[in-house]
Amino acid sequence: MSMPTKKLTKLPSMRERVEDTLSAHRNELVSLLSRYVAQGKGILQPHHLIDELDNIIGEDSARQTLRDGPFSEVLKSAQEAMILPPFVAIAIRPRPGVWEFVRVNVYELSVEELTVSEYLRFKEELVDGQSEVPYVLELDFEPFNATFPRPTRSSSIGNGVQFLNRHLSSIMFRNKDSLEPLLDFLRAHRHKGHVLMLNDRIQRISRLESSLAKAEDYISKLPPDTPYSELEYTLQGLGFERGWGDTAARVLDMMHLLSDTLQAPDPSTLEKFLGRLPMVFNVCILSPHGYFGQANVLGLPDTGGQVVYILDQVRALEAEMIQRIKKQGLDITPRILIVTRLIPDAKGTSCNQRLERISGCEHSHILRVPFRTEHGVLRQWISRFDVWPYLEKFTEDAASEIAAELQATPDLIIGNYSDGNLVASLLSHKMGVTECTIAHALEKTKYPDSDLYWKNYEEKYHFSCQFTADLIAMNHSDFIITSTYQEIAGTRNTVGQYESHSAFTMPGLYRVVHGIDVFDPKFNIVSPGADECIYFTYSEKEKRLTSLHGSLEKLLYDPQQNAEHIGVLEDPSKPIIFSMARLDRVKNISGLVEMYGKNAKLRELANLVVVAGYNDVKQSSDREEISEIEKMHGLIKQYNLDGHLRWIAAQTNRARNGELYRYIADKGGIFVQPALYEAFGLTVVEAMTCGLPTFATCHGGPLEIIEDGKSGFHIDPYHPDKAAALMADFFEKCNEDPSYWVKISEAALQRIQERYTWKIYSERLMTLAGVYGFWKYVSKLERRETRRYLEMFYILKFRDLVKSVPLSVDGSSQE
Ligand code: UDP
Ligand code: LCN
Repeated sequence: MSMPTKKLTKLPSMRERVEDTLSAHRNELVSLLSRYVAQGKGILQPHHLIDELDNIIGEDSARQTLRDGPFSEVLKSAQEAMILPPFVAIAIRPRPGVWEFVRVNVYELSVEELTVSEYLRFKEELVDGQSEVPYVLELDFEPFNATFPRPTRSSSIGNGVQFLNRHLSSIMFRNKDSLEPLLDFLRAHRHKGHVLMLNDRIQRISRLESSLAKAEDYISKLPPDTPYSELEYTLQGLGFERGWGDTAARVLDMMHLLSDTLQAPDPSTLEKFLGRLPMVFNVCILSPHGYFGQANVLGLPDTGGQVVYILDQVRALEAEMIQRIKKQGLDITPRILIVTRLIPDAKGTSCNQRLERISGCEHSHILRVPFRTEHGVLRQWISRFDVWPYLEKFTEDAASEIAAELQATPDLIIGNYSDGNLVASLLSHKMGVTECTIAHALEKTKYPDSDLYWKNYEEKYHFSCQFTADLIAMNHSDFIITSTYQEIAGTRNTVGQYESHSAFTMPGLYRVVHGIDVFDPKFNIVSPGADECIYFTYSEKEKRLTSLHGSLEKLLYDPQQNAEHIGVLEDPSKPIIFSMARLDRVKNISGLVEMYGKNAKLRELANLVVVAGYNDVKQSSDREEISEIEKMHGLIKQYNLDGHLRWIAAQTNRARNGELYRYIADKGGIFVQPALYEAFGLTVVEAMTCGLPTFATCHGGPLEIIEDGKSGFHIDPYHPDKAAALMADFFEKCNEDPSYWVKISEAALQRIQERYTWKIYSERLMTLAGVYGFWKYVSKLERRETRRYLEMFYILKFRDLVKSVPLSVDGSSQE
């Protein structure tokens, strides 16, 4: 039987699809577009676009074909539409990371494709009307990366290191000359003046090959556990120095990896070899803002998951570095410095200490450097949105303090959040050190249209500085770590946090036509975990902190109403719906209280316990927190929640918090993360690590952490009734069949073991540092162009913007 032959045809462009629909469904489309235009000047969100389509199709069967036609496809992948009568301009995203722009003139029924720049210019008219200024600063990073190949499939996004290894090994394979940089790189290895890996005896690749052959021959005859010291003399004579391994077996293995790479490079061998190279001994981690401490800081404004993440990261990283350095046969003590702000008025925290040892580590410290201006040292905490004027001086001071502390230049600089990433970029620019950035949360995505209407946010948030800093850091950085895929490129229907920086405009400031490419191989998904000493499953009876149960019961059930807890739980036998977060608006704890209050069945089935902020406005000085506290009290009254709800103030004792999750699991409870948007969501991982069935927001990281219905549940805070019903169903199901609770709990634990542990994280991070360190070395020249462009952007734009942020005056700052 012969197969029908399929002719290969080019996929129609978006413009062609709209045109096709215009000729096939002229009337329907005109009616639809006219409805959009009738809404007047403004932006329409995807659900508006689809709702109107449904409206005009209605019951009319003749119009049903429109639903399956090409225009409906266009609308389904539209991310926004701009209405400026008679035009409708649509931004279409057929898949993550890929964008197209079309504009329809509804009066003339003509369609045109727009470039990014044209689309953004059109968008600016919404704010400014037609601009008279012919020259607007356009940022375009695309030309700098134009020659560098990148993956094209959306599924490859976030696997940068794999792609890079494929690329590097293929150029090495094609062209023997490209092995030279590898030789130079190995010859350049030093630690505090001591030569590592190769000495002067090896000057060329041919010599390296013959020395490797001789060394492999020599070592293969020795017992595998022969210590390096017994090989040292012979290997030195052949041109090898320390760094290959601590035993004959490891040295041989490492040498095989290099010989294989020289003969026929393949990506996985190259990655293994570069990952094992002893390159990273001193690491600096930047996190300037906030109260950064080890005790009494969690729950304070701006001090949340980032601090937990970094401290856990340092513990895992130090352990991994110690182990790797030892295995490579080196006697070098690694050091990690977390560099943060010193706050003289530290409010009972240790944030006024210059140097603090990190518990659970042997060689790592928090190094604090104050924010300083010509008026002296800033004594008080200030919001992360107000730190911009201090960062340049902070960078200079931090550079001297780091040099004094390490007596060396760091080998890797890791930035955190917008401020830390900017400082990391400035430091790595100055020192020529490999830079890694971690966003934790990019604010632009959290505040709708905060780019277009940036002026409205300026006084409170200074987003002009923050978005500029973000662009500088993400382009300067050698590699970017994200906790999830969605952080880079979103989902089929939602735009990723980084992706939203690929093209945007801030009218009157600048227009970004290529801000970042989410296909860039610098992106890597490396997810954090939860500290295993604190968070472990409720069923590990011998590890449980039962001695804390008395104080936990007091926290939950003590009838006293005070600053630590308010509300009573009349029926303590009911399971608990638990949530814990800072009392920010975006965390939406008040939304959870409201959905609980509204659902009588849920109130009947379970109690609600929230750990969040303060319960008295007098205790808070944070603007968002104060308004949330007021809202919470209003809801408690409105839904008469006393008897069902316990509101506990922020808890800073992590060990006890860990036991609290487990205590709630013992009682058949659940954890809920109801945020309007959550960048990642460490509490979700903590709760799941304790075996607590978790219901978490579908907006942001939790969407990826939890597989809905299997290892937990997704809830949509914008559909609170549905979310409450889902929880009520769960409790009912568990009442009928208690094994259902266990099933979800076990699946949650399995999910964590597979993806969200610090062990997996630190192994990956060290490998990335090796590969990107090498890549930075081989691509030195190409990078210089981007760096120069960024330098200009920093000096001409960022420094000017900073001048508009008022300096805080001690005693007057609003937290
Ligand atoms: N946390 C805490 N006490 C509180 C509130 C939060 O210890 O009162 C901890 C919580 O256990 C988690 C972190 O703070 O480790 C919050 O991280 P997450 O990623 O959930 O949110 P973020 O605050 O970073 O936005
Ligand atoms: C910041 C956030 O907003 C959270 O979603 C993350 O879990 C936290 O940082 C750690 O990365």
